Amino acid sequence: MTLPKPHRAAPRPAAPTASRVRAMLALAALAGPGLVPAVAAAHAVLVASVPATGGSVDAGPVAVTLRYNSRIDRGRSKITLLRPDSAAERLAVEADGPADQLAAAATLAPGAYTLRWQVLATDGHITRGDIPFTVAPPNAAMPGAGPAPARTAGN
Ligand SMILES: [Cu+2]
Repeated sequence: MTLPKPHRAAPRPAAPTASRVRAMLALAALAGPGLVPAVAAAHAVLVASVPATGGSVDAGPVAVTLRYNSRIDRGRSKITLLRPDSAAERLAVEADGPADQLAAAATLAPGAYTLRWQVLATDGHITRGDIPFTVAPPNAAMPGAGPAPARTAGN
């Protein structure tokens, strides 16, 4: 008569216990939605602007347009203009327009400015950034440049 061999439990891979899973979820909740990488892809990213970053526009009325990669909540987004003397002025964001754009208008004198934007994307996340640009005197002429002299070519 043979005795049955003692049953050996197969080694089980360590699985996260329920309490450990709960702890991880609690940590994620504490970190907040802005810090969870899985949802970061939907943040609004600036894809184009007028004035362009580092660009130059003529003095006078300037139409500001910021375009993003996703729809934004215009009512909870803002554009602040930093003037050459560092004074900050919040620009009125136009109510109408494409859902992925912010638009505003300002009349600007020559100098160095920065547009400081903050937008709320439709996923509930806020992004912000700066766009430095220059306002040049209207019809600014390069030194020595004038109307091109008439030339006779090919003779
Ligand atoms: Cu997001």
